Amino acid sequence: MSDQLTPRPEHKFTFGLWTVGNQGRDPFGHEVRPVLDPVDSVHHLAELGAYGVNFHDNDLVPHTATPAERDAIVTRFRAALDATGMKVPMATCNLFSLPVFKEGAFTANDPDVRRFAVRKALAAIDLGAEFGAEIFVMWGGREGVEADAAKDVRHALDRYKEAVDLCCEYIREQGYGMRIALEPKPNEPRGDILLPTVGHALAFIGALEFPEMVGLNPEFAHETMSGLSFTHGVAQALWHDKLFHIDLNAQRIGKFDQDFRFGSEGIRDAFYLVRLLEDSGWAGMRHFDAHAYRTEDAAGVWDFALGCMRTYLILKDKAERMRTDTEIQAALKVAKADLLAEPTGPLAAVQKATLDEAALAAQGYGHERLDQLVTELLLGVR
Ligand code: GLT
Ligand code: MN
Ligand code: MN
Repeated sequence: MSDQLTPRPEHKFTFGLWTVGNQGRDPFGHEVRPVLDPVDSVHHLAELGAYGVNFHDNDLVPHTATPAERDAIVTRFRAALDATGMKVPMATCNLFSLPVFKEGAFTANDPDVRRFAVRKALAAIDLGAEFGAEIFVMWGGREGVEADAAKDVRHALDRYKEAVDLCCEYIREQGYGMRIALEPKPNEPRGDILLPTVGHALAFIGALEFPEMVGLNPEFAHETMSGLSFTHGVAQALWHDKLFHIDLNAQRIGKFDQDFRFGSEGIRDAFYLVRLLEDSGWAGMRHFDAHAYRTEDAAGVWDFALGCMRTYLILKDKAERMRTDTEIQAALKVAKADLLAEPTGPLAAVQKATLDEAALAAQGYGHERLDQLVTELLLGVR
């Protein structure tokens, strides 16, 4: 059992350099932890059993680095990856920290800001490709508005599409074979962010020039901030074959973007998510986009990282137990859960079937018993 809960590379756990490297700054308080060398992060995470790390361009190469400095950083980082066997499955671009993006990046009103943003994204795509990244995440944290008078959202969406199309064109031209994953978020840092939910982003993909190259990177915290079921959003992304990547963390509804350790809040929601990912056989990375509480020192950061992975593995084990628990399986039969896979049609069957409305209305589905059984499984008394 304990071995089953030990993270190993085959579990495909990944962390952003910005997650374990988070220094605990918040809008009201300064950094509480020292800068973490990306090379140290690679070594620590490898020791804990992670599969890889992901980064924004500037998590690895500072924005002000000269070409020679960039090359030196890349060489040193590659050596750490080679020494540990760690991979870089995903890369992304920081289009939110620099003052130049205060009015937007891909959707800024000023075309030169947009050109600057697209050019920065292309360089980040190059950097990711150098490390073999197959997914390029786009989180448009600054693509939004507070003063609605200042932006026509329809034009902003035209420009958003144009920027994603340009990145796709570049990836194809370079022969990188990389795919883009859009990450929805409703607000923070902007008052309202464009593509606020999984549903908005899925619809947007249909309007793109290369829709097959673009999918989603949904985040647990972000759908939860909207009060939506993250698991349902992920299920729909899977249904459309658009789950390209995932950001795992924890969040309470109605709060700021907390990015807590996976499973530290909403353990039941986390369970149904893990069950969905495992049952669907999804082959992607189990990526954590979270950070340690501000109370933590350096040691607490690694407790945080290990905790994310262990909780995932515990919930995966619970999902397996749910499959073999005879009482739960019987309760699922009572709920007719298996019958949902049966088609409603064809039309003739719909028209011919003998339907007893009163009998159908009178039947119970046993959800109270089923839900209690699952609750007891999660609480460890089954
Ligand atoms: C930032 C944001 C995350 C995104 C990262 C990728 S950056 O930390 O809060 O949700 O996934 O750009
Ligand atoms: Mn995220
Ligand atoms: Mn977040």
